[in-house]
Amino acid sequence: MIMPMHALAEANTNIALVKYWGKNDPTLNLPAVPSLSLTLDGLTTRTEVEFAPSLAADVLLLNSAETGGEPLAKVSRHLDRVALALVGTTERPRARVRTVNNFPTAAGLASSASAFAALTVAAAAALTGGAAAAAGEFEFDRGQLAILARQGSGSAARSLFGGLVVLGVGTPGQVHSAQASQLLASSDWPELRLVIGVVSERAKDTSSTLGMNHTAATSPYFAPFVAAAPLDLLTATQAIKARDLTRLGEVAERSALRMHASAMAADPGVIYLRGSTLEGLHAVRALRQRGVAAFFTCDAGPHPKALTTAADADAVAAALAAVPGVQRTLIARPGEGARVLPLSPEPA
Ligand code: 2P0
Repeated sequence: MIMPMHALAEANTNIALVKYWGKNDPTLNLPAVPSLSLTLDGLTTRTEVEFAPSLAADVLLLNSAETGGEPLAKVSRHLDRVALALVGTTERPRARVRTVNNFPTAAGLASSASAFAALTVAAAAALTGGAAAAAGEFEFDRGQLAILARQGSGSAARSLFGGLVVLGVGTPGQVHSAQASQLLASSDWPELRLVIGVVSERAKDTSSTLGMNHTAATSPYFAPFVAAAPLDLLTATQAIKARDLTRLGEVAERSALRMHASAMAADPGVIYLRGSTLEGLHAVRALRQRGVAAFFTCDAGPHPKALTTAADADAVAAALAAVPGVQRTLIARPGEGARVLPLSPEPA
């Protein structure tokens, strides 16, 4: 019998509470700052990788549409990277990769974090797991696969793990630096919630990679942002251990605002914030004035987000839904790390 080289994996996206912005080694994709994130239940990428000697070239089906160009090239490079690390060669069979986001890509929430985490785990399982991986049984070293996922996209390293996750700062030239690790499992602080206000996006924003590289190269505020990050990580870590939402939320808010301040001070400035994003920030702060524990964050896009608790999540979602330009809201719980699933008899 021919050994199957075929596996399915899924990964949740994650939202940083201490932000990663900037690299200190772009070739190895090493972050210039440590970061800390919450893995989100229900915002999931599912990816099937099938290595097939009959294929002449890699094929990518992204949400059922055959996709070429740079997305396919990035997938191929990542499959080479995983093959080199795990089986010692890039001389691998070509692969059919089918990937589906369970959240609308058009909403602008599509995430390289869940995508590269799922691709890494599916590729590792397909290359090394044999029939057991096809059946959904595959033991893997999350830290090892996080190092591979990080080279595809920095934030993807964090989606290998569930709950609250730290990604260390990189040491230039050392591919195994910037390790990811779990601080708390999703079940250790189950009341946490992350509320997302989905704002319509007219045009594609500057990608995170371009935005952070341009910030690092031209912003006089980038060095102070980097210098502040270790204390933010320490404070956030202590707050998480104490289950202190206020302290964690205050760090999250200032880390996000400092990230955006450094990006906006680049030359020319990189501006992800829209009117709705800022109105969302003020809505969250207004709630806080009324005693609701809610703390603002936002990423390389316009969607305002808030960290809160299960008890207050509906009130926070209602406040964000009332912001002009917010089309709908999502409430996410802490989610699990990436995992292998059994191949279904139906096409994924
Ligand atoms: C974060 N973001 O910590 C920050 C905050 C967006 C804003 O990590 O260049 O797509 O692929 O390593 O992982 C998004 O950056 O960047 C990101 P690359 P990535 O979540």
